[in-house]
Amino acid sequence: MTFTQRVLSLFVAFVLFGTMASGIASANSAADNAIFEDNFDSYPVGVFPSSGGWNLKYSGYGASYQIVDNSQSVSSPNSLKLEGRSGWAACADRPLPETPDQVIFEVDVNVVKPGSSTGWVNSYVSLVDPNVGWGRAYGLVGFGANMLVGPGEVPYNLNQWYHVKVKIDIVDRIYDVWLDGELIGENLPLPADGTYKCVRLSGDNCGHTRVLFDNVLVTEVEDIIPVEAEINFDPDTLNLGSGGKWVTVYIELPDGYDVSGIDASGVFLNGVVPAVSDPQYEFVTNKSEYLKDTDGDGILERMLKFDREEVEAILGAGDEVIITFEGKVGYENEIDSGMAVFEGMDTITVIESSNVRENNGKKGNLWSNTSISG
Ligand SMILES: [Ca+2]
Ligand SMILES: [Ca+2]
Ligand SMILES: [Ca+2]
Ligand SMILES: [Ca+2]
Repeated sequence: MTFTQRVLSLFVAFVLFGTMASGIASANSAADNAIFEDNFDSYPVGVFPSSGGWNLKYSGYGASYQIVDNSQSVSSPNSLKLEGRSGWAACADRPLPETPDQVIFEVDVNVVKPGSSTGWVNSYVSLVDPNVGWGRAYGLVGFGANMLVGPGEVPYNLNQWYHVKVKIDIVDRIYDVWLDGELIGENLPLPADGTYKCVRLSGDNCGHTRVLFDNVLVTEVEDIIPVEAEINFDPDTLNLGSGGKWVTVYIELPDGYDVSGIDASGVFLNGVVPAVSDPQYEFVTNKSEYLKDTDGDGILERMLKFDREEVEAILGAGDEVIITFEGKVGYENEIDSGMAVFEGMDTITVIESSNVRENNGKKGNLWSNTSISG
């Protein structure tokens, strides 16, 4: 592919990605994606948080026990207290305004008083469809009567806060679970059909249980669509073993992104070789060296260099060898700022330069035969 062809073929990608740029930008910040959050701190103590949209689906030990409480909390001053009784759970359901296919559900849980050790669980948290049976669970995490958290069978203590995080994927119908940041269950099966409608917190029914909950957070997981970069790898033909310290790459980004925001240390060739970011080199620190418009289209490119030996070590000979690049670029626009992911590729010819090696060999022999030291 000639240079001009390459530029033309990428022009289409430019137009597409240019119009999407602001959308991509805002998708990179997780905090923007909250569907629902509640820290129970804005309610009066001693009442059920109906005013926040919570529904006392099952009343457990009695409705008057299911209340906002200020005896212990993660975010101060309040948490939600639920008390179950034998055979009858206290379940607080909160319908969600949106139910995307991929969500992360988080909540802090503290089992204060256990029920009978022979029962099922002291507490569970889950996304549920409350209209199927007692509630069909999507991504359930239980604090067992046997004092193990399931999934994973991880021991837990009474009177201790645990941060539960569940990632639910309705498309692949699996979920993953973290307890205090540690992955304790992966690719666990969801029900084969249907989807969740609400968050459920349960002080469960294995006896008289008392459980505190705080900091409920449900966030949408959005696929981060990378920004498409235009890449020019130099040289177009790479002679393996022909020497030289670097290979050079020029990266151009679509409208809305400034290549001077690219962090060199986070750019990788074929996912493994990092760009040179050592500040001892002028081409790393000096803008006039690393910002150029080599194709003369008025858009600056970020020049990066990669260690030639490392690059050659992962490339095989071929006429059309694809080399990929990925990295991150800081951006700032009227709507948002943050880091966007970019990716791009170039195609080069790689030749196994056996001739060069033979010549080197002869050269070596020549030197040793000549024996300079005499
Ligand atoms: Ca709180
Ligand atoms: Ca090239
Ligand atoms: Ca260009
Ligand atoms: Ca340019």
